[in-house]
Amino acid sequence: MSVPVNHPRKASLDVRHRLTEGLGGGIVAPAGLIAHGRGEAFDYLLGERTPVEAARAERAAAALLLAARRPVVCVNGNVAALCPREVVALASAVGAEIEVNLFYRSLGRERRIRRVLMDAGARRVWGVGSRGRTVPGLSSERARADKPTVEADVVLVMLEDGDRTECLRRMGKRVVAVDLNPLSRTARKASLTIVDNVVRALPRMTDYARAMGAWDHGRLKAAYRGFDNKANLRLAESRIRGGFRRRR
Ligand code: PTJ
Repeated sequence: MSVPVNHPRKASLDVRHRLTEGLGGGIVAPAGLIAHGRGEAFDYLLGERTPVEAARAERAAAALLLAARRPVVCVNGNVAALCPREVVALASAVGAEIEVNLFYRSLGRERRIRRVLMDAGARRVWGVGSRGRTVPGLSSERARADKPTVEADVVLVMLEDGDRTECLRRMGKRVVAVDLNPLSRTARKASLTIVDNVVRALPRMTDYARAMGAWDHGRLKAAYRGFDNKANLRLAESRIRGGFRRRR
């Protein structure tokens, strides 16, 4: 179904349709729609725009990913349905591997998500049918890990639950999280949290990464070292609280 161009909620409805189509195509898990609804509520209170503190986090994250020795971008069903081309563009801009990581795992879903990413231009997609390697401390299917995640120094996670972020941190990795809920465990446990909609965050990070592409390590480090994640999360939370007042 196409939404009329003059519909006041067109952008939001188009995003919803990408998810419902993803559900029909076996990309998105049924619970992915619920997760999206929660994200939408936070986004509504943010004004459905990237606030300045999110832009700051996106810039620092781009620098951190560029400075990483072995960065990896992890992709679940929602992200594959919402922004496959943007995943590929970011991974290419920062030199990261792409790995499928699912909570509601099935080999069929992993393969379909790989196909979506390859169709979007990915050269290689990891994490399909991976066996043996795991993230220690996790009992869900998310524990499965392929070579890029095991070896990564910086891991980008989007729309995930907090357990894996915690375990990845315990492995000594830096975790960049995209999560519209600044109170979530993922948001609080990540090294660097972007409180923004993934559909806006990824293109912005790619733009920053392209602009910083020729920077040396020292300059990149300076761009992420001063970033205070806790302070930034407090700003995001207070903006969302303020959203109630602005919407009344
Ligand atoms: O594809 P699978 O099998 O790996 O399953 C994926 C889901 C999304 C079902 C699974 O990871 C899940 O249940 O996630 P949670 O625990 O509901 O967490 C999702 C988080 O992402 C919540 O804090 C939401 O607010 C947030 N979120 C939802 N949509 C967006 C978002 N953050 C950024 N951009 C969004 N579009």
